[in-house]
Amino acid sequence: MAMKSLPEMGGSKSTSATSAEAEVFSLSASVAEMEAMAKKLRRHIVTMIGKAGSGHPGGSLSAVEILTALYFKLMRHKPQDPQWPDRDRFILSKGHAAPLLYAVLAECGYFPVEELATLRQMDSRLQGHTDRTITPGVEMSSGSLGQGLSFALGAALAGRIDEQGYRVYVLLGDGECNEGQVWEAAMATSHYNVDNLTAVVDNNGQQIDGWNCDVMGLDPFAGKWQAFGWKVIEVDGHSIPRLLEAFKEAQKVKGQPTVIIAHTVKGKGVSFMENNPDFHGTAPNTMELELALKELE
Ligand SMILES: Cc1ncc(C[n+]2csc(CCOP(=O)(O)OP(=O)(O)O)c2C)c(N)n1
Repeated sequence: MAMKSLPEMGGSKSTSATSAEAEVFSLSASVAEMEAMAKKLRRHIVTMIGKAGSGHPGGSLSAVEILTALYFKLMRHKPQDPQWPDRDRFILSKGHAAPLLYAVLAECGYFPVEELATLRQMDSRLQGHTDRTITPGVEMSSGSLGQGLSFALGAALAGRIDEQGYRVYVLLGDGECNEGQVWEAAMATSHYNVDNLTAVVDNNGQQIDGWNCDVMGLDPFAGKWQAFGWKVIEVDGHSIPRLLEAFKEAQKVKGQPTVIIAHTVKGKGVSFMENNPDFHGTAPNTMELELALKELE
């Protein structure tokens, strides 16, 4: 299905505006249109990583629907005013999935889509891992795993203290949950009864060296979060309707944080990348890119 341009989808996209003038990004997009956007984002991901000759396709492709639901439906944000104080915050803790975040930000209008072709080049604003000091819309510099939930907790507590109504979303990898800092932050988040924060785990079952169960098993994963005082919602992480329901359910939970365990497939959408640890951090070559784009038509 051909994707409509953002204005056709009902999205706000102005060229330049002051903080007060900039519009809140909103889309009256249907699920079908968001699914088409997800496919477009996958094309961006493989294309930019292929052009750069390095990067992380697997864990970018697995989280596409999660970010599509957030940025194109749920979050309140202003692409023309990335620092808008009332914006909902999205923290990419698994910073190696930067190509996915860049594709989403570009499609929302934070910077031109053409800039995606500069991924990982010298002086580009789009480096291999996120840098909040150079890329519009990036909230946290990440890449060193394990830190995003702590950062998100700080942002959520600040919002509560300042009586601002924004929500904080943070995306973690399941392999990343081998990091002790994740569980320190999990403990603190429930200790402070933080309910304006939703964590999402991209539960694709793999990490850099293969399957989590072979490297450092996480089971019982839901039980661990529950034991740390979290409300747990498990969902098919490639179903936009199920993700939207889960995020809305999380918004209603009071007095405790919520984690959405999103069951996903690493490399989703490209057959030879799916569940293939070789494509954790390897770019497709010219022939593989051609094949991938054919599958994503
Ligand atoms: C602190 C730290 N240790 C090790 C790495 C190297 N590393 C990069 S990605 C990765 C695997 C992450 O697995 P997961 O969080 O499941 O990501 P996904 O499979 O979704 O890509 C590792 C170990 C890192 N970036 N940071």
